[in-house]
Amino acid sequence: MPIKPKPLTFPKNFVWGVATAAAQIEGAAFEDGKGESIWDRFARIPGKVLNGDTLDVANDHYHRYPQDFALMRKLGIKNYRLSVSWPRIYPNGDGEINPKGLEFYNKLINSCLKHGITPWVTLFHWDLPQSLEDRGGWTNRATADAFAVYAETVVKALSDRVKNWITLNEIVCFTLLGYSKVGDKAPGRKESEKVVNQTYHHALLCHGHAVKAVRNFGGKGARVGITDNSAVPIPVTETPADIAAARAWFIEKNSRILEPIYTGRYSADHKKRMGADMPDVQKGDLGLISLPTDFLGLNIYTGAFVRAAKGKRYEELPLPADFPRSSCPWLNIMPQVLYWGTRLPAEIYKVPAIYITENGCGYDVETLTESGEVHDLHRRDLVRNYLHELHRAIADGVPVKGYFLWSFMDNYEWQDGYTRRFGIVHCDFKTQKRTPKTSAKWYAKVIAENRLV
Ligand code: GBH
Repeated sequence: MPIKPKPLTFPKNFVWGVATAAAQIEGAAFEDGKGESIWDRFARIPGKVLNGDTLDVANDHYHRYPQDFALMRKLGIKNYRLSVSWPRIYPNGDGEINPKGLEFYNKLINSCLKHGITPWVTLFHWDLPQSLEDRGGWTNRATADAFAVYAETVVKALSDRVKNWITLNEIVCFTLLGYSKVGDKAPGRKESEKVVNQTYHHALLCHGHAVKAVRNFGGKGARVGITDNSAVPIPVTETPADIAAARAWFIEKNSRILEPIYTGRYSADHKKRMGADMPDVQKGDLGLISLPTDFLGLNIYTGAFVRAAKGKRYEELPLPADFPRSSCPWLNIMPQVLYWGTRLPAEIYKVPAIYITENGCGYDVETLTESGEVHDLHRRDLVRNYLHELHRAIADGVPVKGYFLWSFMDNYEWQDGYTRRFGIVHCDFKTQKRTPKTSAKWYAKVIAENRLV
């Protein structure tokens, strides 16, 4: 009897897209009045970034965006998550505005729309103006006040054409990983736990300010949410006990960000864990932070295996040394994170809509064949397996509305420089030639047919 497989179709109107970030692709780091960012500075400190790679040129997207949008259109990509560079708009973070910065994003958004692509704009993806860092950066509450002005400026300028807004990208990466000894990101400070908690709190204030800016100036149909890289547990077995353990783990590991946003308070458990290291909170802060949003954006790549244990809320299992991973030591290949990473926040915080704002993988060696192809079958398969789990989440009723693959093209992978490639489009950084990889051609088909092929 011939077997008739069920097509793995996604819901009607499912949002398929690709993602990038300004600092990682634009280049033109000192052009047209752009101010220095903390990454421009950090990349010049010997030993901080692999090969001393800078963001100065990157993919030269600043000059090549029309061609890049033409390529997206050719691949059938209809949604594009990009970020705006704060130091391009306010070179010093606050004070004088740079009209050429706004002009650039006006032209970029027009070109994007002209190519039939819907923009999803992230207001902050790590490129803090160095001038603000010189005044304390995220440890200084004034940074949140400056951000409020910046966010309002961008929303006012683009809201006639941009309807989807993301406030911040991955708070933990520019607070904890930039300001504590566990991190290796800009600005590379080593502060106490108490100070780090204060940086989180200031970032949360920025989120609130941005939500307010979209509500006040976003116009009709504007929607806003944050992008978080919540830590994701996978229950070792799908039994009630292990699932309960995973749920407890999820709540605890993400309590710094999701609890204040969704419940309007830092929980008693969180306060107990932080003790004297709790941040200073002013009257009105938590109301601002917990303003209602329209969706939760999640960047999900990897996770941890968790199970129930006697006398404890959970037990996290150590990963075997040769567990499969991409070239990134942190990116262990666990497709199930797209299932549990969406289901748990939907259940716990009753999130109305979830978008995967990033998912993908990075490899150090990817070779162009003589015929000029890049057979990244490992990436193709990884994405397919992850999407299978996302499909399962949707089938179970998790309100997942879209998926953005990271990344459209190989780009500046922060402290790993240009070595680590996350793109579905190959970029030759000497010639700036773009070549769609096997994964891009496959993804184009997925988008066109709205199902896993
Ligand atoms: C995202 O971060 C970023 O948003 C994006 O800009 C980036 O290019 C992309 O992913 C690929 O990296 O110090 O060993 O504990 C991904 C989440 C969280 C991954 C921090 C690396 C630090 C690993 N990142 N994590 S480690």
